[in-house]
Amino acid sequence: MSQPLISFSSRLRRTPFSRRVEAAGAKSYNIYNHTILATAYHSIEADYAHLKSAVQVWDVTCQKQVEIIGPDAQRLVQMTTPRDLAKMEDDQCYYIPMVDAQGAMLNDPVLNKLAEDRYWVSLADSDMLYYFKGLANGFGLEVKVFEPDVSPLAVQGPKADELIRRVFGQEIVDTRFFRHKPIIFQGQEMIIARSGWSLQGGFEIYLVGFENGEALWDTLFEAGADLDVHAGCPNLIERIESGLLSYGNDITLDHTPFEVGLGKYCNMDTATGCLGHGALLGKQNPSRQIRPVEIDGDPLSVAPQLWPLKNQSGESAGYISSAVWSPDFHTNVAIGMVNKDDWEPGTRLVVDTPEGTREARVRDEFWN
Ligand code: THG
Repeated sequence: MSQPLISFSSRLRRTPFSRRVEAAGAKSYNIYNHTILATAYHSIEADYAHLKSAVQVWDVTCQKQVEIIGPDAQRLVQMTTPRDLAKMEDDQCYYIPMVDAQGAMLNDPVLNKLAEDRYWVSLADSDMLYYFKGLANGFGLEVKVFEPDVSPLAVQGPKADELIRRVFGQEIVDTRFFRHKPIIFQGQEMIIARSGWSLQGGFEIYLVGFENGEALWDTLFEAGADLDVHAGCPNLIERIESGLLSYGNDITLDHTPFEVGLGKYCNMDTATGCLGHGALLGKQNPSRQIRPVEIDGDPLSVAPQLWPLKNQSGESAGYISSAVWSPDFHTNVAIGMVNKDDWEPGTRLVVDTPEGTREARVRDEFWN
């Protein structure tokens, strides 16, 4: 499908890596947190095969950080999430649902704790900086809330460990999942975490200092030449197979954490101080929930809209929010929001796609 061009302007922010991304031949872009994000280099199918077999470097600067520092930092972050932060350690990353006072999903960031009084919230695509500033002011909290000069660069794929070993050493490779360690690059302290928006394994380097971006990019490409390192980006096929949800696509303000399968990150038995706690207490048994759905037939083209689902009686059963053909699983893999009566694994459904109706089936697990 041919798509219109994006005309860039200063409102759409470039990144420390933009010149390298362009030189590497990015073919398509999206805008995420007001920032340019490549979405394909060769084709999403070719990028996908490479991601699953080698190692890629992703400019994910669009995962914008909000820094919260001060004596009330933990209290402020905790106001926005039902996940209990009391036992979070200074080197941990938590995937957290963020909700408003009604329990509606505002964002699903990765939270990095840097010190007792200091956090980076690594955002999905919504303007949480303003929400935090509003809460801090309204509650008279002793915190500073701002966007630091930090740009995440992800290193993803089965050979990511080897590339990171070469550049930063075995001690960094030994980092556990969702933990971070300090590194020094160009004399600047930064952090590196074992995390990233694929299930192929890897790290995220939180580049500090815009001016250090190209040196970091070049260092990784020089060290990884014989590992077939490529420029890459979050991959639509891999992320659906892996069940990685996308805020704005699969998750919106219309959902609770329980509906989008993030109930496991909600500590409802603790009085955490989350502003949505009371509202969420009554929403723990949702009448619809995210499910992996397999859609039969030929490869469907990607369509940026919700596709209605119906059950065998012809009644509405929910909708599909993301779908794509999977070359590895030889089927259309999809993420559905499915009504309770129809969400048992194995249930047959019918999807209204722009290419006509298709048979579909609810699965018990995502593919990866
Ligand atoms: N990394 C960083 N920031 C981010 C993302 C990221 N911000 C935007 C977006 N991605 C936020 N959304 C997600 C969604 C899923 C995961 C991370 C961020 C994720 N989930 C794993 C899973 O579901 O299997 C692990 C969760 C866990 O066990 O805690 O990784 O990717 N910096």
